[in-house]
Amino acid sequence: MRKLVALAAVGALVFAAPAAADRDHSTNNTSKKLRDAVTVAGILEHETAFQGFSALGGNRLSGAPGYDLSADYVAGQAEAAGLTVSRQAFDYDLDLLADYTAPVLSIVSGAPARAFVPGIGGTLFSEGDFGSMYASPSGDLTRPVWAADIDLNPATAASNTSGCQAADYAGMPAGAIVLLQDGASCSLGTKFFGAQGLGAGAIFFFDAAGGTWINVTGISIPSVAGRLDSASALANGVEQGSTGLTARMKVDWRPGTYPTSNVIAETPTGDPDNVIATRSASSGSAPRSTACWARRPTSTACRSPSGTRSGRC
Ligand SMILES: [Ca+2]
Repeated sequence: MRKLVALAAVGALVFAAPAAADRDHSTNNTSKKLRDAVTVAGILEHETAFQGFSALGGNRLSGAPGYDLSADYVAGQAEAAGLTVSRQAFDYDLDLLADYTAPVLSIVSGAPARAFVPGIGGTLFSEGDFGSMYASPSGDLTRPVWAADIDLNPATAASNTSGCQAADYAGMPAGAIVLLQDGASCSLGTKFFGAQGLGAGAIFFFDAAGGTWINVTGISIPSVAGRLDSASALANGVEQGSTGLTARMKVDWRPGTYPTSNVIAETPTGDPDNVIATRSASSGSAPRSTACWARRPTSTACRSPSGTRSGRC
């Protein structure tokens, strides 16, 4: 019975780049051997493939199309390397980071076009310019951008009263995208329900740290959280009133339970009492980790996407 298990839990195995012949049957059973066997070119080759799968929907979240393509890729690579591949189906609860496709925020008129870089969890978990707020309603709209009494001066920003008074929205076009700033002068509920109640179509929320990302329960318009410099770009030099810009905002937040699967690859031979298991995960908007299998006492051969057989992986 095979006991030598290589567990590729959802993701990004590192496979072979073309390698020297003497590595073809190496036994990568130590950390150093494994590190020596992994090449930058090999990593990039597979990361490029995974990035291509991400392009379908902006991410490779479990349950989303980019994930399924990634898992199929991993399975195909493992089979090509001579491993016995099976799939372990299970349901995945997509809740905390439920961007089914990547959020969109872009300036479409009034200033040079700019597409802001989407991040994860507002900007809390990534280097993006903005990201969906947790539990944001979905929506896709292109509207004028309105600054609700924001303060972009770091020296005084903490005492802002953005969204605390109805006057902050006086003259706002119906359905506008509102720039709303975090601050202690009034509650988040006052800010968010105030914006919605006075006709906002969407909210761009920001603070100095750029990490605020939990939506206010009960809000029915889309919201994203972003960095201070993103807010500055959208403000176009205006802290109160019409910014003169039109922007597009899209949030595709779809929490729920989705069918997905692990990829399990086993060597056909090996010592059942001497098992090495490795794993890798695939989620979010970019490859997060890599792993490689190894076995004892004999070698594992891998195959690159181009079909070149190699002991490197
Ligand atoms: Ca105010």
